[in-house]
Amino acid sequence: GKVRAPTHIISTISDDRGEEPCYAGVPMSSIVERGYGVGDVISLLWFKRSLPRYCTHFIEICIMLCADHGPCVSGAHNTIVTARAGKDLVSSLVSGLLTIGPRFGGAIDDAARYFKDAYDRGLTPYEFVESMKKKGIRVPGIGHRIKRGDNRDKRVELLQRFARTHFPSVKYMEYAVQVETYTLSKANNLVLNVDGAIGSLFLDLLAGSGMFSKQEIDEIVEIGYLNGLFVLARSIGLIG
Ligand code: Q5B
Repeated sequence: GKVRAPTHIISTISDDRGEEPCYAGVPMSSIVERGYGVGDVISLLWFKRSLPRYCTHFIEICIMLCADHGPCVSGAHNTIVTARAGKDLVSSLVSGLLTIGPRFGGAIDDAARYFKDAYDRGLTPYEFVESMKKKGIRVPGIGHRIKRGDNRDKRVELLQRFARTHFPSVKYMEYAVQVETYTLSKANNLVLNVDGAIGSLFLDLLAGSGMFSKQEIDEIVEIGYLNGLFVLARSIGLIG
């Protein structure tokens, strides 16, 4: 019982060698005693630090708002078909998760990458959108099958309202809104979608919280794990 085989794998996020497991150095008992929530656990395990409450609250809102979006989207469709074919929970879940990608739910990282690059380079929305068109790339975070300029996505509005109230700066999100204003002038379905809202607002969280160095922000955006927010959230609905 007291002898552990040497490991070839080292985790920098959690540690089970002591009396109780720790997440980024914080013992489980502290997590419970301090009344931490899922947003705090995500900030410890994904970002290896305790983020301010408004950040963890924002993460929790993202999870809640993306938990489900009806039976017609790719992920739910596949999960339902798989479950009705008699498969088990994990098979049904992963068949839905595997549809998450650039056109469905998995555009958060690319939205963050492209909005950051365009904003930091000082491109006007016109220059940004037209340069994407020339490259033949759809603007990630823009466009929706159902939502329109006159029928906005409630989730986007809720995220924007929260951030405008609690974030020290929403410069990336406001840039995304300017991009949306331009794309809407081209077609009524080219709204800022939930992926684009989360991607741009996560840039504001990273840049405005004072908890990340410039190098860390670049690394987070480059590595790309913001799509994990959608994967985690939608798993809730798919399991249901
Ligand atoms: N066009 C989202 O396409 C969708 C354009 C564009 C420039 C764009 C499309 C898209 C970028 C990726 C993105 C996340 C596939 C979406 C989500 C979560 C969800 C899902 C849910 C949930 C919709 C018609 C014409 C074409 C296109 C042009 C379209 N998008 N041009 N930039 N971004 N967006 N994904 O309506 O001249 O006719 O060839 O790829 O952000 O996934 O609720 O469903 O919670 O589950 O099928 O909300 O916008 O339109 O593909 O027929 O295009 O618009 O080039 O022009 P649609 P298409 P043309 S959020």
